[in-house]
This record gives sequence, structure tokens and C-alpha cells, in this order.
Amino acid sequence: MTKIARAYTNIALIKYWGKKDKTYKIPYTDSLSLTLDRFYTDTKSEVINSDKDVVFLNNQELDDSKSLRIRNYLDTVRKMYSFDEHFQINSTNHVPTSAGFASSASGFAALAASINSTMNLDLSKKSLSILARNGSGSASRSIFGGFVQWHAGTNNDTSFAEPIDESPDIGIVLLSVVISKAEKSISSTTGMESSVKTSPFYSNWSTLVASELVEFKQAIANKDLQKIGEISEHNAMSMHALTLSANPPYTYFAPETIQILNIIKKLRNNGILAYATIDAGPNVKIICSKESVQKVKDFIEANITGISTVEAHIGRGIEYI
Ligand code: 2P0
Repeated sequence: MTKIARAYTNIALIKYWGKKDKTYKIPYTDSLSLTLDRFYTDTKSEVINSDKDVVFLNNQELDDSKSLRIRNYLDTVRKMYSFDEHFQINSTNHVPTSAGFASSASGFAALAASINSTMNLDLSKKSLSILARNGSGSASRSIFGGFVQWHAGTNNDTSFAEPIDESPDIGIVLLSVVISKAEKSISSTTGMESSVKTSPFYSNWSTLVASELVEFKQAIANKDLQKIGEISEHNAMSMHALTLSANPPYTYFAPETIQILNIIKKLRNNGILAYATIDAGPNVKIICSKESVQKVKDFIEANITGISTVEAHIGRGIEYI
């Protein structure tokens, strides 16, 4: 029987922002993420007697334009593993758009694992990470659970993710504050390209990531959640500095984004553990401890109207069910 591949999404705490090679999605720097338990994609792929792939997302067939990225990806997979079969893909996203998380990480990780299962490729997790990265960079990290490092590498064989600690006992909780469900106006792919080409600060990004990675891994080993929070917030703000310093400048921040950042600072001044990270959109994800999360949630919900929060914990790597 064809198995369903399940992949959880991840949040980068040391961000990936910029590609050295667009074809293979080879980044300029390593990145480090936490896989989350609440949000995942289930994907099943069946071989069909056709020369065109068919893609269903949440039980709805995608039209040609919407399925193009996935069909192009399947062409890449066929070329990499030298087979000709085409598929019907059935994918269900349990990444509520309302949670403010992108689904490309879990989506491409689940798709890579599903093809691996259907075609009996018997890939190692490393090869699976390489395969997922060809779909979307951040998907390379969703193969593993817990804290994961994506090694930038220099080519298709050397750019893959590896687990640092798949079940860390650190008490980290991620609170996602949803400001906007609207589609982002600048895709991460376009945003990255613009920062790489035009930000005068881009050359400093690699140096910063290299030193923050060392500190971050030490903080994981020391189970130092406050340090993890501090580095994550600084790294996220530095990534967003690469958008504001691009030419023409752009930002993913909304007015409420800044409002929440100020609240987080206020909470910290009152001794409550809370640090922000923000991806390519306006929503803020707050790094909390088991002890602080309820206080953070109550304070945010009481002080800002029109927002909702979703809590997530450490998630596992790829599963076949
Ligand atoms: C990350 N982001 O490390 C960074 C931080 C958003 C901000 O990876 O072009 O969908 O498909 O490789 O992985 C989002 O971009 O980009 C992302 P592609 P992806 O999670």
C-alpha cells in the first residue's frame, strides 16, 4: 500500500536569506531551525499512466498554473533519480494559513519523502534533505525533528541539513501571533535576490551568521533558553535589516509588527522570557519558556485587538504512516 509521508514545518532561528545558486537553491550561509509539532503536511503519491503529473491540494485539483512549481520539481526529481513515472499527488496541509507559517517547508519535505516511498528509492535522510532542498530551501530542514542545521555547502551534493538535537530538553515554546493572513507582496525568493544584489550590508551577513551559529549551538548544549532567544531575535532583526537596506528598500513589517516587538521588550523588562523572530511576513513568532508562554499570550491578547495566537512545541522529523 502507498504510504503517506508526513513532514512538519520549521521555524528558522538563524535565518536563510540569499542564494548562491538559484537552480539548486544553494544558500550563502548555513541556517538553524526548530521543527514544530502543530503544523504539518501529509502527502501521498501514486504512479499514473500519463505523461503529466496531477496535483491535488486539500482535495482540490490544482490548475496548470498553480501546479507548475510542483510539476517542475517532479521533473527535477525524475532527472536526479533517472526514472520516467508520473504521479497523482494528494497533499493535505495541516498548516493553517491563519497560523502565519509558510507551508513550503513541510510541503516539499513531505513530497520528497512521498516519492522516496512510492518509488522505493530507499534514500538516507541526508539524500532526502538534498531532494527536499531542490523544492524549497527551508524544506531541507524539515526532514529532521528538533534543532536542525542546514549546511550551506557548495553544490547539490554538499548542501543538506543535519540534526543538532532532535528532542532537546530545553522547555522552548513558540507562540505565533497572527497579524495578517494576506499573501505577502514580495516572495522570499524575490526578497532574497534583492537583498543579495543591492544591500550594502549583505557582505556582513555571512560573518554574522557564522559567529551566531557557534554561539547558538553552545546555548543548545548549555540548555540556555534566554541565550537562544537573544541570538534568535538579533538574527531575525539583522535579516530584516537586509530588506530595509535593499535598493529599492522594502519591508515585511506591518505597524502591528512593531507594536508587538515593543510589547515583547516590555515583557522582558518585567522578567518574562519572550524573544521575537519574524520570517518573510508581518507575523511575529515569540520564543517563550513553558513558564512564560501563558503570561505572554494573555498580555498580547489583552493589549492588541484583531490578532490571534497559536502555540507550538518541538516537532519530529519525517514520518511514514
Ligand atoms: C528561513 N525563509 O530560513 C527563511 C527565513 C523566510 C525567512 O526560507 O526560495 O520558501 O523556496 O528556497 O525556503 C522562506 O523561503 O525559499 C525561508 P525558497 P523558502 O526559513
